Amino acid sequence: MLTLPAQSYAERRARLLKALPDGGALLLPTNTEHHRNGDVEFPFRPDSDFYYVTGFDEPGAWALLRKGDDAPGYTLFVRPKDREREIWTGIRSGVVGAIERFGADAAHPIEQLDKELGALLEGVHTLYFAFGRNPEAEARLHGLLATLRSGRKVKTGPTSLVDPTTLLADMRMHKSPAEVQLMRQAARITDEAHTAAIRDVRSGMHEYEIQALIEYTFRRRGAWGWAYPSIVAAGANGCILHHRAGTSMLRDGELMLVDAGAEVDGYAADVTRTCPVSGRFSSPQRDLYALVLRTQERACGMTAPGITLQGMHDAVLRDLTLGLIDLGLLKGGVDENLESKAYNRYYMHRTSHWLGMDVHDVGRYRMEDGPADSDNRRLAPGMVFTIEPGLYVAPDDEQAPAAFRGIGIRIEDDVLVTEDGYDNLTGGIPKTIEQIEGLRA
Ligand SMILES: [Mn+2]
Repeated sequence: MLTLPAQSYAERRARLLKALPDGGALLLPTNTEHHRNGDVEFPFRPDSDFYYVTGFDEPGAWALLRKGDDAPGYTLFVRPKDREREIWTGIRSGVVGAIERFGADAAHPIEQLDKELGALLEGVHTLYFAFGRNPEAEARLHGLLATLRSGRKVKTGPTSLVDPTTLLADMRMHKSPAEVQLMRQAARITDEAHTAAIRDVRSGMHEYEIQALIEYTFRRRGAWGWAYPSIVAAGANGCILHHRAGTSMLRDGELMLVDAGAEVDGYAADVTRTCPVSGRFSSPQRDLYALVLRTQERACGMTAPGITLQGMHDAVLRDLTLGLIDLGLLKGGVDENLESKAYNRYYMHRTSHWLGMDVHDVGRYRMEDGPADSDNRRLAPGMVFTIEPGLYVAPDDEQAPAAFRGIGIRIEDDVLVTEDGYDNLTGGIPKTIEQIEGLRA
């Protein structure tokens, strides 16, 4: 079933075809199934570009968009109907479904890819195909191109290969209203999961119990599941940026850092909240938390068309550095600390990344017309990105006052750029000290 109205995908294909030169074609493979162990496969998830263009969610398919008058514009190669296989692994759309339900002009069984694609590519001079992303598909295409050139045909097939990544990324970066609706739904489900975690955590529980609560909420509310493996970090585990939820015990007096987001119809949420296991922040936890929070809220407030992620990151570095000096974690003046990047000891990642079908979504950060080493792309309405400052004081950091050691805090929201500012899609998830403590009061 298509997630969005068929017209949405048709419009995307029309825009892509318009961007191709005459005699050009765009070829997109989706993912295949991957063996896990025994007779078990990893859960299948379609390739984001392929899914964006086709809405087709079965493994192993290929799509061809071809610009020219002499051939079908949109061809799908799919697993054919197979009663025996379908009893075991589920109903397939087949070539008829590919045309009737997914809007292809033509469709072929995937087994005929080499033969049919070869014929379709004969008159194509420029082929758009992503390099270095899907080695299996790339090897198959290279074999096919070699066969085309070795034949005694008048037409030799494509002579230029062009990477379509930027073309597709520039489309995917600017979310349509229908896409924003899906991202809002992912945000709502993620809100429910984080709120439940903050409310229900108790001393003596394990990280995996909170993980289960979060992922249960994602699925119960109809998400595909998580958009990325859930991070649930007890105490000092919060200082490990990508700590996977494990077997550590959550204890009174420590914080719990949860970085988890739902995936709804291929669109991700990406949210971090940090809360005290006991329901009450200790004094040093409160000091660091308040610093991260006011930094994060100020960064959110900067969001508007025309600003850059570099500008926002620089403001975050300044705010955090000032606060770290105040709290005695850094010595000296703000400018010298910024110059020496002393903040790196406690804040070692970027503030933002694009968000969409991929949790670290496609789209360039640096454009030619700006400083060489900065994320100088100007924000525009429809872009979605994260704002996620944090502070992490390693448990063995002997430079830091003892009271702060082992505290890891991150606060992350998903922000949509609008015509006149921004909409914080996840801003309703409890994050002020009053809201978090209030959930337990
Ligand atoms: Mn993130």
